Amino acid sequence: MKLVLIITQKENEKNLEEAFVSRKYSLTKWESRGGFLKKKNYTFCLGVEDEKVENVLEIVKETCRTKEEMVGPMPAISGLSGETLAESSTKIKVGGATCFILDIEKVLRV
Ligand code: 2BA
Repeated sequence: MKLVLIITQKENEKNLEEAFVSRKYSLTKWESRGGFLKKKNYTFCLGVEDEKVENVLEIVKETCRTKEEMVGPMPAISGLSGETLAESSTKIKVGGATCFILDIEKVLRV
């Protein structure tokens, strides 16, 4: 069995949850926050049989959209301001989702 952890942006949360629930996957999710952008995102946790992992990843690919965010240097760190600061902003791609797949040693329901 595997534990699949999926981190995705809040825009994808509802669709991803509905897609999993409608396909009878059990899940736990919690609100989380990315360390770089400091924005709210969601982490989903699913314990699944090994042969279901690919299907879970397919659902993530179908459901989670990539978005673009502008990020600029922080004035206090860069010493830049005004136009110079705006000019040095860059576009980054966020998501669709970051997935981690871990081996599960044992599952207990007590
Ligand atoms: P954040 O940490 O807020 O990162 C948002 C986006 O910023 C990332 O998108 C990436 O494009 C960029 N980014 C992150 N760290 C960076 C850095 N040190 N320098 C330059 N750009 C950076 P994604 O890669 O799609 O990640 C989306 C969210 O997934 C992340 O939000 C974080 O919450 C999580 N995540 C991504 N990789 C992770 C990892 N290796 N371990 C734990 N969480 C991760």
